[in-house]
Amino acid sequence: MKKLSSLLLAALVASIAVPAVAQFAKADDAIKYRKSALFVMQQNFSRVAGMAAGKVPFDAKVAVESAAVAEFVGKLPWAGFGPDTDMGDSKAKVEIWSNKAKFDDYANKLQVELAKLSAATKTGNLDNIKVAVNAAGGVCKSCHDDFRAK
Ligand code: ASC
Repeated sequence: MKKLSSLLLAALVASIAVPAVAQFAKADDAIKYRKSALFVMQQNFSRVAGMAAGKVPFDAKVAVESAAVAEFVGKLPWAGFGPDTDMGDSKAKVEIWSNKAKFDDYANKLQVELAKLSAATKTGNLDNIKVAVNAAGGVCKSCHDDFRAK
């Protein structure tokens, strides 16, 4: 019982730390927020992807750290795609809001794949990392193809 309540408490704390619906003072702030989070996620993801592709030397410690940041920051952008944020300085297509379920599905899949990437980096095995980089990168690409203007 005590264990259950501490689990529930942990779940509650986690849900407070990363709210599904963050509040923004204005649409421009939501756009800036999601772009910033996506940028930080991409920088960390591509560092690991570069190692997987043999473009930069494999550094196991940097891979673990970068993947952990990508995993956490990958939870953030989605709160910035609320209603009335479909205009402004953004490549986001309006189809995000007319097909929100599909977009949310990509967002959820990406978070699953980034968690797997984080786990893969902890094995220290570059082949494991390559598999996870390809899976996560595939979600990036599919979502961009459907929902990001060129
Ligand atoms: C990146 C990046 C993306 C994805 C995508 C994967 O590093 O900037 O948009 O990976 O290219 O296919």
